Amino acid sequence: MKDQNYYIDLELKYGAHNYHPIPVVLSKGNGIYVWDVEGNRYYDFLSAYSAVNQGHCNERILDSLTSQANKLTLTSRAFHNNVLGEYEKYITKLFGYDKVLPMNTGVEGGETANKLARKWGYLKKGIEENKARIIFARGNFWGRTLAAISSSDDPSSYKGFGPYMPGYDLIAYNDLNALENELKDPNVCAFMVEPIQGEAGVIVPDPGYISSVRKICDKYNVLFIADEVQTGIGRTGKLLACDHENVKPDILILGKALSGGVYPVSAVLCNDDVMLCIQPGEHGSTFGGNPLACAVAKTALEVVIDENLSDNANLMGNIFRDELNKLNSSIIKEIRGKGLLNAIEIRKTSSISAWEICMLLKNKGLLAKPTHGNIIRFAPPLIINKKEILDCTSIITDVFKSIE
Ligand code: IF1
Repeated sequence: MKDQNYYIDLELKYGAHNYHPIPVVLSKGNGIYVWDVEGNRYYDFLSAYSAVNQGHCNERILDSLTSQANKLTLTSRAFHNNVLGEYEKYITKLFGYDKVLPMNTGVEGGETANKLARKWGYLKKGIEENKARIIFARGNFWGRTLAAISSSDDPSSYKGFGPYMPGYDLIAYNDLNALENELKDPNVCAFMVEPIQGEAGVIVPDPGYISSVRKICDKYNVLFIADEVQTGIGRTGKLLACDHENVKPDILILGKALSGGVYPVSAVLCNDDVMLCIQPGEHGSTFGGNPLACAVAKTALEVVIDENLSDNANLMGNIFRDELNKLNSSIIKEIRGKGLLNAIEIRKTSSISAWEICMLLKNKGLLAKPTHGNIIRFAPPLIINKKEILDCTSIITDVFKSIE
């Protein structure tokens, strides 16, 4: 049996150095657990950045994957297939939109949403060609393409990759005055925002922010694009984070857990007045809407619905935060989140780093990873039960007690 350094060294020698992973080599996953090559079991509190909400290697999703894989995997959209239409009907009815444009990764979903918004701006809002503007919130993260990093205010995302996409501007997150000031410009076609900012460190806006975004976008005839790639599919305790305020975005972007982590699947949903601004030949992708992706995604959604994973995320998330709020650790600045998307912010003055805390958690059988240096995100699969979540909060409590 090869030890973990064998695998780490291979990645170091033959792979790009675009990540700095926690030093653990995983070889197996099931439900809320992952195992490393030495047989150690861990609670997975990252869930592949919220892509395995249904749990690792979910049986129903894998059955759909293998069953479809043995029939037809990819036709390209040059031809029809017998899976796409039924998936499109299912997902559009589930989320309440006229149509879906199927893509593969979350960032492709964002790019698609931006193209739809610009096209709508020119065809329906009457914006002068090449003058359309899209507004984003500082702290946003929607991927690594040149367009996505052009809207970023995080130097580690954009520095050294210029020149940048024109027509993108930033305002403060959770700031309605700033939003209204920008949307007064008739050249603005859309405001794209995460209902809770994931990468920024689980930044939860004030209650009512999203419903006010909806009102202001309506007032100025601007499309509200909700990036629910990370917050969607039950993660925050509702099927969509926008559902907490009963708000319906004009364009909804889904990804990650849309496939339960077994295949790259993303989707952009909107109504005909926006979606039909793109005509045949104006957008697409080789794998977008392939039969395998559609079969997997339909089952991944059915699992979330059938197993009431959104409600479970709400209940388990409340227990998680209640237990952690009993911690009176001097190094904790804030504990925040919604449903099972939570984070602990460590004081920057702390003598111990978030990374070191994650290493201590790893040694006690819980995997988590810091973001932005001093914030530890906790996002287990939504299938976690009360006994398991309490076991995890006691692991976290023990670690913080050990470093006091
Ligand atoms: C990495 C972060 C999380 C996303 C939201 C779109 C996308 C993402 C809200 C793009 C992707 C991933 C990307 C991955 C790590 C992870 C991440 F730390 F990078 F920011 F989750 F917070 N919208 N997030 O969070 O989806 O194209 O990746 O499928 O790049 O390291 P993608």
